[in-house]
Amino acid sequence: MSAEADKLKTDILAAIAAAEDAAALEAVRVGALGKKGTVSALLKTLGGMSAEERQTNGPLFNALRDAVSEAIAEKKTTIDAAALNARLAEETLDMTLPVATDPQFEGRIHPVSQVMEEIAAIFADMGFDVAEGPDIESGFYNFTALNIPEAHPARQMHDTFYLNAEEDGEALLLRTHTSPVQVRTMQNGQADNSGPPFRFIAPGRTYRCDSDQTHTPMFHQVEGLVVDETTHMGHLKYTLEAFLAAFFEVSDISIRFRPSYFPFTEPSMEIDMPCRRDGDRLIVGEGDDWMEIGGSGMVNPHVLRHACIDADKYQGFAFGMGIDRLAMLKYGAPDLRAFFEADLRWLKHYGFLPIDVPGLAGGLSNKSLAGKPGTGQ
Ligand code: 2NL
Repeated sequence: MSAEADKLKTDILAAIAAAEDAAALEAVRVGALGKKGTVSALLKTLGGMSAEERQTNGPLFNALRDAVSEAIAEKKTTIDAAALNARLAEETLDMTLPVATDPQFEGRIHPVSQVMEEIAAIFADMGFDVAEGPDIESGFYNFTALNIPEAHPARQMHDTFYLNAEEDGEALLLRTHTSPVQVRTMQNGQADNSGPPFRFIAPGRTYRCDSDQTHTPMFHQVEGLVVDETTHMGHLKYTLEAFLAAFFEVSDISIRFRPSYFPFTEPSMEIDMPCRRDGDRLIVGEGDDWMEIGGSGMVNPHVLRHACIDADKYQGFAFGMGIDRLAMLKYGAPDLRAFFEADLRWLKHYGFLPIDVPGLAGGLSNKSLAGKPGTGQ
């Protein structure tokens, strides 16, 4: 072999051995076998040689080209295998890790939302609609229409959150009860001829400037209203007993009415439900004790007139209950304030799975799921 070809071979093989990655190896290949490469240049010199010289050098140069090609291919295999191994090492999967849970089973429905759905399901079964209205109200709908005139002491008793006064001097407020929804719904019904008669509930957020162990500035209330020509207190008592028995999932409940006062009802009665204590446990629906669960009464005719209803032709009953307290009683959550702390651990414990949709057919609260995580039981 010519000395030149020998030296070229030694240099190129050394460069191949030194190449650390595919790019460096490719550079060596182009430098040797590319169009302007050293080996290609050497092969081109064959053209200018005599036939004899060509006969000895041709096989030598071709052998050099083949040796270089082979060495590059071999090195390429080594580099590719190393690169693959490095990638495999980097992308290892720990097969012992637990499978990620389905997001469907991660989130929880807040007990207040669940109880609102339960209440709506029970009353819907009795033919009640669900009415909604604004959280921000006027003094007229929150107070005046409910027979709480300006300067009435009850207007102060409500611990109202007021917004800054409008230009006309009237300050809007955060509703202190859901009663304004009922006034609005009655007015709308009168306007579009869909009622009276009326039969609906108004669940929702209510606000009072009050905060201690048993009061939060925002809380939830459900009120119910029935207005017809002969609606009477017997209907009220039956409706409340049917609701409470369905809600607490007992066969029947006898409630007790205690005389009370609300400006918007006459007469007005506190609603007491039987209960008993079993050690630390409070059992509702049975027993010799009584516990207050809400207020009620016959709609004051002044309220009907404010809602544009003919109070000589129509009469009605109304009631109100605290949803947060209903939720605490039914699902055993001891601390009201935890309801609004947005603590995910609390929600995991007391919350409900989205698939636990309350319905009367399958047993209201899915008692078959008792003890399963996320059922709040
Ligand atoms: C309670 C007491 C009550 C009402 C709410 C009402 C609404 C209209 C007319 C008459 Cl539009 N009454 N609502 C009546 C009696 C009691 O709530 O203790 N709530 C938590």
